[in-house]
Amino acid sequence: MDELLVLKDSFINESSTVTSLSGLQQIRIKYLGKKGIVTAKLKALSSVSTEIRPLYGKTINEIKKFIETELDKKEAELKKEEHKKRVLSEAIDITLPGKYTPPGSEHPINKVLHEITSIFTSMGFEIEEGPEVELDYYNFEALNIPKDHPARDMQDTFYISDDIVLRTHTSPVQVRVMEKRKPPLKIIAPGKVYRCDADVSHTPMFHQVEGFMVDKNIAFSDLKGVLELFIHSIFGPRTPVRFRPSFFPFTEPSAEVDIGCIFCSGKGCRVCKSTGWLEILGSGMINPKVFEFAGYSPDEYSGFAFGMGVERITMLKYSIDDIRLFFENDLRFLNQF
Ligand code: 2NM
Repeated sequence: MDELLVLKDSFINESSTVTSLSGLQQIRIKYLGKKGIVTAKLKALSSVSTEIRPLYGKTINEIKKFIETELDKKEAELKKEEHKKRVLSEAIDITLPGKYTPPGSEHPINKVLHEITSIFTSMGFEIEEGPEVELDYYNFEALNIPKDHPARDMQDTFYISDDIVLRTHTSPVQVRVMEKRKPPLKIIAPGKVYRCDADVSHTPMFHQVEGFMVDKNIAFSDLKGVLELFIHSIFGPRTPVRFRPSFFPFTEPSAEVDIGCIFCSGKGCRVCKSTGWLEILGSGMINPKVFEFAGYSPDEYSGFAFGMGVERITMLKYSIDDIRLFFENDLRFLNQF
């Protein structure tokens, strides 16, 4: 009988220190398994003397019941604890603030580029694009730019090979369009262009919008009307406009277009170099030689063309004095637009 009490005590000791379900299973096997301690005692009941057998039997059965109940209780406890641990480790705090992603905004160059193109599309111009890596033929030859012209110099143009360049203007797009289509044409060609140059007002890559209109009987007055309307749309309807004689190989006659200085209202300042005027685009009547390269008869068709730098117009519109700010990706600058 003492043996049975020792057995019960040792079970209580072992089960009180167990911390895992697998450990608990070990104890269950040790006491209640087929070869377990309690099972052995029950099997040996017949060899116990008849006097104490009833009490011995009753006690061992009570101990077995006790062990079973304790093991089940302990198992339920351990399962509950394990579940609690898992829930805690998997928990997410839905009250934490989210990660903030600041909203982006359109780059000032793209903003002004879209403003320019939408003014022209509202006048019925179509948008055409072309390659940035261009044949010397389309970039220079077909535009009547002679072999000894300074623009063709290695110092000004990025050469890929003898006859392939990074386009220095988007005019080659217009030549490609003329080769493919017949007038009437009203086209603008926006895009990136490349020139070997770098200072406060020049970057090796910048953006241009060029445009042209070709049909029978297009006159210089059409050029003036379209460009005046454009300038009044982008700089305001009371902006003074001036056409000043100039020269381009691909136009004849040619004119530079100036606006009254928006900083000093024409009085003369540092920005307009005391002239009261700011140059904003180049233009002219398309040179008959360019029509011949494109396969048009200069006797049948005439047209005007123009070109402008988007960075320059953006700098004037927003009073920015250094072109490099556009390409430094400083959010303090970009967030202002
Ligand atoms: C300018 C100034 C004057 C121009 C000419 C042509 C073409 F292909 F039709 F001949 N496209 N763009 C042109 C004319 C460009 O940029 C300052």
